[in-house]
Amino acid sequence: DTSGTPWGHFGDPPGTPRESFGDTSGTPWGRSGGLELLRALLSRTLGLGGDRAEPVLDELSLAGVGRFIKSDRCKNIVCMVGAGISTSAGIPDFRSPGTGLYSNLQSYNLPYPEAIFEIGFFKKHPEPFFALARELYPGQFKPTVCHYFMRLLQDKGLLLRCYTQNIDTLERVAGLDPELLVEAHGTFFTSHCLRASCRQSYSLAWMRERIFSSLVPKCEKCQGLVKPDIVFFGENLPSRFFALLESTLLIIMGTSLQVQPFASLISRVPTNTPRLLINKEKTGQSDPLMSLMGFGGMDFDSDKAYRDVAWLGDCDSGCLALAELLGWKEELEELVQREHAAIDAKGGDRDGGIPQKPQGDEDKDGGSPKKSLGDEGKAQSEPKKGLGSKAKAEKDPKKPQGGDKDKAENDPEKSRGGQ
Ligand code: CNA
Repeated sequence: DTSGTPWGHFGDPPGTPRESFGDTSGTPWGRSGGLELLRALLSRTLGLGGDRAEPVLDELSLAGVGRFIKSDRCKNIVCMVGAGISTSAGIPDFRSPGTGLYSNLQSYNLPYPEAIFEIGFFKKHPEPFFALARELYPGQFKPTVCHYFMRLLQDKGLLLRCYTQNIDTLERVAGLDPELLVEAHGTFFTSHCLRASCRQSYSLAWMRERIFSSLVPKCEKCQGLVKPDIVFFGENLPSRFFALLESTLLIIMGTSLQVQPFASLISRVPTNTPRLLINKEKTGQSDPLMSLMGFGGMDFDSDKAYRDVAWLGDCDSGCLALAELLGWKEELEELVQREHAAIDAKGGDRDGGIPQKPQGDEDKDGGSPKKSLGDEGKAQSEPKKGLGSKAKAEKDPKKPQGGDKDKAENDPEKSRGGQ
């Protein structure tokens, strides 16, 4: 029980919302997690919609996953990633004891660590967030081996989606197609005026200038506070997040799986989809009560384990080990070298070579109002078809990629509250 210890590992001071994004506080599993739970309950008690799980891997090991990827049965892969994939680039995560941000925010005089990412606190005290942003500013870091492993999955037509909790934009720098990317907690890539009546959009370069001149960014039109489009506690997730996942393999990397509803994604893939965790520690295992009720988190070790594999260690080493099993190791190493050299050659480009999105008319609606539960339900059921055809389109190089619909769904401002 760490509640009441503001700087503890889980640091939930009394009265702080649970660690959940997207207006999900109040429900322990978050909104989508709650729906997932209901679905699982119905499937168990009434026998509705429960797929019968057939073990797919010939062995619960990295080698077993490697053989599965090489087989015809692995059609596509979804990656779910967190701050742990960027620590080797020099960006601290939240929870690693000692090095994580939560252990090192004392100098910002916060009432509790999470306050720095809470929208209510930010509106009153934006300075600590921008001081931290200066330290973590995207463009100062190079993507890691792990990022480029996902790029290889993409280049080989295997990546169905990458769900990231990270806000460092390194997936984009590594060349992941924005159409395959769901930046679940938003991005520094664009910024907006917080005033609902204004919602003026600003570019990464504009925000960078303010951050590095230590100015609190103010809107040029209305003098409102401008915030990067990262999702704070108490804000909504992009609607594309809620798409169903018809993937044949889930790879989870560098995340403590503590933040909902992101963590609930692990139970949104079909029940026979193998799930590989590459992380320093085992995460995502459900607590004993939930397990007793038959609700699954990850199950690596029990007698009933049939699809979950934990490879414990550094994400980069895990990706290299998997690449070796797939015969891609050299290709991966060459890709990393080539891309890093290209980034170095760009020298002082602090935007890390990320293509700049043109500033358009994206704010005409003045910021969409907070989505209702119904809206998200809709979002959940809509893109299923699109996902299947995306994987097909990827396999068929002649077929044009993506579409406006996906683009719109990935746009954080489409679902974020107009705060
Ligand atoms: P977290 O809760 O800090 O967990 C990180 C996990 O990764 C832990 O289980 C660590 O043990 C593990 N880990 C750390 N380094 C490595 C490594 N090199 N190899 C393997 N495992 C490693 O972070 P989560 O992403 O789970 O938490 C979600 C928060 C963190 C999101 O809201 C992010 O926005 C937020 N965050 C993002 C960044 C970033 O953009 N890079 C940085 C810090 C925090």
